[in-house]
Amino acid sequence: MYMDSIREPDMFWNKLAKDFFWKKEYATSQPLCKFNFDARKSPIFVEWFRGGYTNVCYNALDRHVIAGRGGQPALLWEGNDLGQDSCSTYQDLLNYTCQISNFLLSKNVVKGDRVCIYMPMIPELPCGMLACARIGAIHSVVFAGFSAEALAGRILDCCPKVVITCSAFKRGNKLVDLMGIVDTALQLCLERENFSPETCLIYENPRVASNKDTLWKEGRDLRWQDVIPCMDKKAPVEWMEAEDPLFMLYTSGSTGKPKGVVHTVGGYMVYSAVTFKYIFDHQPGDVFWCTADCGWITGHTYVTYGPLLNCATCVIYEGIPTWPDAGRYWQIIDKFNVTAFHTAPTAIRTLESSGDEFVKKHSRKSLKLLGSVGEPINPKAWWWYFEVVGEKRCPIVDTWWQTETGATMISPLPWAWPLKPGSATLPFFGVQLALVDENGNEKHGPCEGFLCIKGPWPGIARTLYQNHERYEESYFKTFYGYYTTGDGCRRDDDGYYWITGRIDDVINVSGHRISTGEVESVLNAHPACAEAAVVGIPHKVKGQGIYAFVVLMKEASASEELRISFLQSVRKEIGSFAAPEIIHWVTGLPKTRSGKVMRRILRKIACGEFDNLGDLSSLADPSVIDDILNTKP
Ligand code: 6R9
Repeated sequence: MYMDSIREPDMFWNKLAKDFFWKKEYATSQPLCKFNFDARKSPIFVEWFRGGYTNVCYNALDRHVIAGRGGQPALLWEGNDLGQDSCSTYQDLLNYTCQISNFLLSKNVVKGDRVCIYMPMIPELPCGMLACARIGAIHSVVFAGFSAEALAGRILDCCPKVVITCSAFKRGNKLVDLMGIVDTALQLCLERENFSPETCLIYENPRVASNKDTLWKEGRDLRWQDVIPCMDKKAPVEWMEAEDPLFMLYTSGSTGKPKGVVHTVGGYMVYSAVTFKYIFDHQPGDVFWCTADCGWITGHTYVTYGPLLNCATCVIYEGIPTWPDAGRYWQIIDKFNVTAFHTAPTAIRTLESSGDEFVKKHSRKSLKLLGSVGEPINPKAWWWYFEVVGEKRCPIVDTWWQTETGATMISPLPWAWPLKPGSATLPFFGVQLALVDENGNEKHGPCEGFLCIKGPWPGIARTLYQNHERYEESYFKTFYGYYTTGDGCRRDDDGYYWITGRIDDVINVSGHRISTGEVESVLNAHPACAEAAVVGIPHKVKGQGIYAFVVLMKEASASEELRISFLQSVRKEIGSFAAPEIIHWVTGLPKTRSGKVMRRILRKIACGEFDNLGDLSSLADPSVIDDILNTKP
């Protein structure tokens, strides 16, 4: 299939796209894809399935109900606290989504208008997304862990007509007063640019007492429970041209303000669904659970669109992996008989450091497959996931991709070829990878280079919201003719790909180029290590030296012997030049809410620039910083 996808892309994608309902067929008399990746011949553009009209919500819901599968469970929801759950069938989802669509229509939301969704992981969140897709509104989901400041910035960038939110919710033992944050954000929007959405729709969370101090703005604020149940359960479908926008999602660039990545209807629909089907080997009766939040691209593609387009049954969970204890994920897997479980290395390492007894308490016998996404998975965590969680019977699909790629680009196809712990293995159908050198020349055979993509695939982001120039600049001007991912990558003798981390994380020690990921992988493999992050620091002789932040396993305690043993493992695995100058024992690492280590902050701390740590608003837990500053390396 991969060879077909490269040799005959039109035939290949046409066959897969035919599984969907198209109100009007796309033109097959011309190439299915037109594009320009060469910034010397601007503009950059990509188009798929031109002339075709379809609707993603219709394909994710109506199509299955019409086929007689309306009674099949679609979403199995598990609340933060034990004993809170619900099940919605495809028919339930369709009815509910139509009611939300009708509400939006009643507020004059029309095709092309933006709707901002700022909600916890409750069924109303994916339904809100689908309701937008149904009427052609562009949703911009903002992760419900972002601050008022961050939310305001995103609202001011896309000027939504409606904001959909929730009164409050619990994450672990923490209460989040979501409406209070929205109120502050909307106040900031008014003060800064005199902007206000016309409507703010607030789902009143029946499980959490709402904050009575939040001011209700007459005329702007409406209570979900007062308006949505009154709406008709049938709603019209807006037939969308394949290249009409479906949604936008903000992601951080290496500099400046967040980028509003825009995905379009036809290509994203086909690519998200096809990757889901093949990478998770989805079969009827399977229960899929991806732990990502809908506020991130993984939650768009593998919680909402990919599974529902495949008529899958999926679990969504409101809480965190360690609430009420570190066995929660495994307990949920048993409760719903989850067959495929997809999570992030950071969660795997956290659970690994909590001890195997939490895993072994639960049977996990329903599991057939495990997934990993978001960052390189170090071999030690891979083996733990494989041996302890999956009991050596579940393949691990380590999926590499980005917000901008729409769906997975490099991943094993389970059972199809051998796995290598730490490698995302080989490209998905239609994906042509290239490793290029600093002059933009493609390298061949086993080598290391900048990971680029040669040709267009259906899921690629088409632009950055109202900033096509920045889109061209960010992805197409580093190396002409290629989409540049910003990641470094190695190809081994078997042609397998190993992501070495972001290019901006490369450290140069005495002329030896070394990526933070490589050193971290060795530190992480140390039996006493729970988690590690390294950054480069200026070094008089070597140019750069390596500064390592290490979180120890519960049972380990810091000592000079332990420091030496960590250094020795790096010397042994990579070479003496890669041994950290400094090992700083810390209790936790600063992470974004999606679990990515914020090296930018660690770099500042390592360089002693304590009062210039920059923007900390996207940190999941700011107290980590104080803990680090209060300890000495
Ligand atoms: C899906 C998602 C994208 C960046 C990407 C890379 C890192 C994601 C990875 C991985 C190694 C994997 N990344 N998956 N690195 N192996 N399996 O995470 O999107 O939030 O946009 O992040 O994440 O560095 O460039 P996004």
